[in-house]
Amino acid sequence: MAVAKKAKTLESSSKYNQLDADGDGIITDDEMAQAEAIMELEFRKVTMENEDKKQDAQRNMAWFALAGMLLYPFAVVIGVALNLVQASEILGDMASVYFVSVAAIVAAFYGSQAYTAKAVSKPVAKKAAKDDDW
Ligand SMILES: [Ca+2]
Repeated sequence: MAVAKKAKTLESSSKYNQLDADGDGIITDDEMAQAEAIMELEFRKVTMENEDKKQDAQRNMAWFALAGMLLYPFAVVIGVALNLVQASEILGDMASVYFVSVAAIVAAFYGSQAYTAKAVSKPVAKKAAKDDDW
């Protein structure tokens, strides 16, 4: 017994009703593709914004670390000027560990920048060539 092919309908409260862009009651494959493309675009936008925020945060962290490194000697000078002998001594003892740690943070930042720049540039070049096809 052959089952007759019946057009599919959505329940009236379906969240997919909004996909019917021209309101004719039929969700065409084109309308589906269009909705998919819009979602893809929004996803890409959000991803880019998140990436942007992440890069800003990392950049600020690197600047903060660098500023701390540059101001560290002044902290020692201020300690001496204020007669805080013990504070100056402690700062001096900490210096070797501190400078190596901060240098590691800054180096990691620039290293990751260089690495991602290299990793990103290749797929973009490929994608640009692909986009030219149509
Ligand atoms: Ca339609």
